[in-house]
Amino acid sequence: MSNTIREQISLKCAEQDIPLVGFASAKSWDTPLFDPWVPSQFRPLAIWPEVKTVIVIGIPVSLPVVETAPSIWYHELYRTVNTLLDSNALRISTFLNAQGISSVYIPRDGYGSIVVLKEKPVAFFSHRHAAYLAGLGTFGLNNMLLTPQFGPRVRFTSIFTSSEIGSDLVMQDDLCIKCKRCVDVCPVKAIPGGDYPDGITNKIACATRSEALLKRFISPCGLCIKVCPVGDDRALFHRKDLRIYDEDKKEFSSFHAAWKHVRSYGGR
Ligand code: B12
Ligand code: SF4
Ligand code: SF4
Repeated sequence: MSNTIREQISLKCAEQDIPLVGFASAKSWDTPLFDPWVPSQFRPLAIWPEVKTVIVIGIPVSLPVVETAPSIWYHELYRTVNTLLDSNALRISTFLNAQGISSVYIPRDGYGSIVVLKEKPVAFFSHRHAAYLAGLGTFGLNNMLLTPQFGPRVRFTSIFTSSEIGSDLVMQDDLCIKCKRCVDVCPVKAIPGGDYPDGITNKIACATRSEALLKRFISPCGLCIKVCPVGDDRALFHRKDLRIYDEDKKEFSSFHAAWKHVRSYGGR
């Protein structure tokens, strides 16, 4: 029965072109894997006591679009991926409910607005930790969950289900190569670059930048996910050579001109 449900969910995701899906037992939050760990009130069982398994789905943001960030193009992609995440997660929970398996979806962000986030830069549930426990990737110095397929260029959401589906294995090998490109590129020095927890992002600095960009319809910033060398998407888009991001490298001037053009739209 449980295997069948797992297979059916994986098939549903494939049908909806969702490339990443993983499963984590709700109980796995109760075994801290690093310190500080997810505070108890943020754990699935504290949020919905019936939950047995957390299903995590991931949809990528395309690298060539992220390369134009901050831009109206990335702003629109971000909004579209968010809508897809929410609607697909809702569809999966609806599908499970129709089979008599009570399930609920969690919104991909869940904070309301950037103004709210500046005062309280946390949401009631962390999808990064869910994706980590579901074996989809490991944390990088940029505080994002890096995946083998897309590095940090993937967004997540979760579905809580009362079905006992089992857990995928947490990924053991660190994907982050500690190159510190993310640290150096951040325009507001929000990423300390140290080990966890010293390396936790200065959330207010990052959110304040995001708020300024939103006024011009070109949020979020996303530079720290653009430059990360991890992810198979770099091969797909022929972006293994990271010198492309050095504005003084003349051989990449056609890319620089394209990015400049896109960046000149969508705001002042
Ligand atoms: C709030 C938020 C922000 C804030 C704060 C960023 C941050 N580092 O948390 C701002 C606006 C700055 C932001 C920016 C960005 N974000 Co954001 N953000 C979120 C959001 C909505 C909530 C995160 C959260 O609050 N989690 C809950 C708390 C409990 O977990 P936590 O913050 O990780 O807390 C840990 C520690 O800080 C500590 N802790 C926290 N509180 C406490 C309290 C106590 C008592 C203790 C002991 C410990 C402790 O322990 C926790 C566990 O280790 C999530 C979506 C979601 N709901 O998960 C997206 C999310 C994390 N963001 C995402 C992204 C991509 C970004 C950006 C790159 C922007 C962009 N979209 O291009 C930047 C990157 C910033 C960076 N380098 O960190 C993605 C990450 C995808 C990935 N592959 O990992 C997410 C998951 C959105 C999504 N649905 O995919 N974000
Ligand atoms: S999103 Fe931009 S401002 Fe925020 S941490 Fe990353 S590079 Fe810095
Ligand atoms: S840019 Fe380098 S240091 Fe930053 S998360 Fe990616 S691999 Fe790690």
